[in-house]
Amino acid sequence: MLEFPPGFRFGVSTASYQIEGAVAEDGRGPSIWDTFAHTPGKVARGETGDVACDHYHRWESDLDLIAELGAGAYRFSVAWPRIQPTGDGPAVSAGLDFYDRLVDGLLARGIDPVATLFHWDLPQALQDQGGWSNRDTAMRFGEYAELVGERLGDRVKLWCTLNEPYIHFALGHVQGIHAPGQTLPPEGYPFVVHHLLLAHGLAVSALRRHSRAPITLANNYSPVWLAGDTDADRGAALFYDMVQNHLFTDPVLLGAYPAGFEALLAGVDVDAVVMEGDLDVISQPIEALGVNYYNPSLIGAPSGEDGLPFARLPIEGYPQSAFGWPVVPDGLRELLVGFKERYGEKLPPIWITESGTSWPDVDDQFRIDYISGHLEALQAAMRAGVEVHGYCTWSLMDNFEWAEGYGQRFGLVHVDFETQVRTKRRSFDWYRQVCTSAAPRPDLQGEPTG
Ligand code: PNW
Repeated sequence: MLEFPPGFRFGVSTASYQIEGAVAEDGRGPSIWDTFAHTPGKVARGETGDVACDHYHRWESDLDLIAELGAGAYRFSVAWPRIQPTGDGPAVSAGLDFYDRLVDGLLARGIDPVATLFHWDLPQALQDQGGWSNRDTAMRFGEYAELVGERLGDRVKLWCTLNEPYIHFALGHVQGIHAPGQTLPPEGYPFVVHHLLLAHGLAVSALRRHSRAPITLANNYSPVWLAGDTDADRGAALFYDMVQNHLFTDPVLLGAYPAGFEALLAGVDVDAVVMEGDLDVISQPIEALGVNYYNPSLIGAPSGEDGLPFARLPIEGYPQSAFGWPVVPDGLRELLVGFKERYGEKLPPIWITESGTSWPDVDDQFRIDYISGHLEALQAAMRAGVEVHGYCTWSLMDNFEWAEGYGQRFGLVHVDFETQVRTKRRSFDWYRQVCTSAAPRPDLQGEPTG
C-alpha cells in the first residue's frame, strides 16, 4: 500500500472558468476565455463556460463532495474579472465575497484552501490594452494580488500565483488554440514570457504583505525524450526542454533566464524586455514549487511544416487516455529527480498541483490505475530524495476542458451537463481511501503577518 509522510496533503484541483459558470453575475466582467469561446470555430462544438458546472451556485454541495472524499486540500482559482471586472480599480465586494465564503466553507470542512490567482481568465479589458504583451498587465496583476491577499490572506494555506504560464504562452500566444488566440510574431514572445514572470514576482510581494502561507507558481512540466540521435534531434530536444521546463522556472529559482533564452529573443534587445531589478522581483524566495504533470514529450528535429523549431512525436507503447495522451507514470519520477539534479538546494518542496487523466466511464479503472501509478512514481521520487508536500489530482469533477469543450472528462465525479447531476466515479471511492489513509496533518501556516 502507499505510505506518505505525516503532513502530506492529498487533494483535488479545479479552475474558475472551467467550473463556475455565472459569467455575468455579481459584476463579473468578461475574460479572454469568454471572448474566445464565443468566437465561432475556437472550441469544439461551439461550447463555452457560460454555465460549465454551475459551481458558482452549487459550491456548497461541491464542497460537501470534497469533504466526502476526505481531501486535505482543495486547489481552486480566483477569477480575476470577478474581483476587478476590467482588471483595475477597486475590488467588487460580491466577487471577493464568493471566494471568502468558499474559503470559510473549506475550513469548516477541515480542508486546506489552495488558491491560484490566475488560471488563464484574464479580464478582456486588459487584453484590449495588449494583454501579457503589455508590461502594465504585470503591474495590474500585482494590484489584483494585493486585493485578494487582503481579503483571504489570513486563511489560504498555499498560494499559486500563475497556473501554467508556459501553456498559456505557447497555446494562447504562439499557436493560438487557447485564448487569447494569438499567433504572435517571434519578436513578441519574450515580452509575454517576461511579463508573466514579472506578474508572478509582483504577486509574491503583494501576498507577503498579507499572508504567511507558502507561495508557489504551478507550471506544466514534461520530461523530454529524444526521438533520434542526430545533432538536429538533440538541438530540438534541448530547445524544447528549455522552453517547457526551465524558461518559467530558472528565473524564479535561479534569478536568471536559462541558456538558450537568446534563441527566443529573435533579435529583440534584451534590455527592451528585462528592466533593471525585474529578476530580483521574479526570484524572490518561494516556499514550494507547483508541478502539473500529465505526460513526457518525445522531441525530434523540426519537420518544417509548422515553423516550430522542434517536432513533437507520438509516444507509442503506453496506454492512452481518451484525449490521446500517453500514460507514463515514471515520467513524474524522472522529472522530479531531474529537477533535484538541476536545482539542488534551490529546489523548494514540491506540490503536485495537477495530475490526472481524461476517461469517460463512471466505472473508471483507467483513472484508478493512472492515479495509483503516479502516486507510486511520486514515492519513488521521494525515496530518491525529492521533498514533496502534497498531491492534487485534476480534477474534482468533469468540466470545461478549454478548446475541447466538454468533450474530455477529467473528473473523479461525472457531471451531466444537461442536468448538472454529479455522479461519483469508481475512482472517487478509490481516491477516498487514499485521502483518508493519510497520516494526521500538522497545521500549515496561514496567519497574517500583521
Ligand atoms: C492543464 N497541453 O492544461 C490545465 O492547468 C487545466 O486547466 C486543464 O484542464 C488540464 O491541464 C488538462 O488538460 C493543459 O496541450 C492544457 O500540453 C494543454 C496541455 C497541457 C495542460
